[in-house]
Amino acid sequence: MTKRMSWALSLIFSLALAIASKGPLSSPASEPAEEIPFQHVIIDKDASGATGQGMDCKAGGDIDGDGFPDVVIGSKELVWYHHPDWAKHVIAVAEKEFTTDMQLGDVDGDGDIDLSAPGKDQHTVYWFENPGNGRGDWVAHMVGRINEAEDHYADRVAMADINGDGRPDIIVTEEVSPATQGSSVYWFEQPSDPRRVNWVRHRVVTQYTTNAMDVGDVDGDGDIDIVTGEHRGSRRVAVWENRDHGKSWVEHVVDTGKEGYLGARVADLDGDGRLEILSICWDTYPHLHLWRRSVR
Ligand SMILES: [Ca+2]
Ligand SMILES: [Ca+2]
Ligand SMILES: [Ca+2]
Ligand SMILES: [Ca+2]
Repeated sequence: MTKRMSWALSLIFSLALAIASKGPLSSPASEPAEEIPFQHVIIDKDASGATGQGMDCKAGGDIDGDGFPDVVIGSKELVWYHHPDWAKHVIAVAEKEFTTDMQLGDVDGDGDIDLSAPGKDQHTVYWFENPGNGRGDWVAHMVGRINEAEDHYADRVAMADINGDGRPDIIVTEEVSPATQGSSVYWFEQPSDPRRVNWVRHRVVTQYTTNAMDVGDVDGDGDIDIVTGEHRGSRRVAVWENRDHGKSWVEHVVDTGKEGYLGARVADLDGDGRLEILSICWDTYPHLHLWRRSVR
């Protein structure tokens, strides 16, 4: 991850922390904040190891079920570090590298946290089955393929029950380079046996390269909607309203001409029960975008 991406992500977290600690978005700070002490710890002095590649994706979750969140990162290898001794365990090794996103969640409903990521050749999406306590072989199951054109890459990954059948589905966006139109957003429907390859693929939209995506019930009707941000082209930010258990999607354009990259994130920042949208940028990297929900 480049310094400017790290800087922008830090800004997002700082903003979220500031809002969480100070209440409503509109309240200015009246007094200097007290110091919040932190202790710096190096989890791994050589995290990229022999691969020499930087790290691209990260997540936190209790992989071994001991009650403490562990750390998961991906580059050439997908690995997790056990809290608090930070023992390293390899989940999988890519042919090239794991691209820029992953999600944790209990895919098969057996109580442990599994992982989904674009994998292997970057045109496929996998889920990796936790062997129980994270130690041992993680079996890789192929979820499906995106457009296999050479310039298409699986990019953002989310996990959520789109059709409301109780089984988490997997949502994926495509990066297309150069940034012509033709980047699709798909959701892959989990079958009754998640180990079956090639889950049914549903297309939500095809638009400009889509490097920002998150999921949440944006319209508050009880089902999961999808938020996307285009990296280039018209650079639209849109909410895709889930209709009829994922069978159709209604677009609500939030904004145009504002880039989304390596986000977005939806979160209820002001505590009114409705989701805001945050996004960072690459080309226009000094920008950190926040779309607040308006009062109707
Ligand atoms: Ca743990
Ligand atoms: Ca599981
Ligand atoms: Ca489902
Ligand atoms: Ca909804």
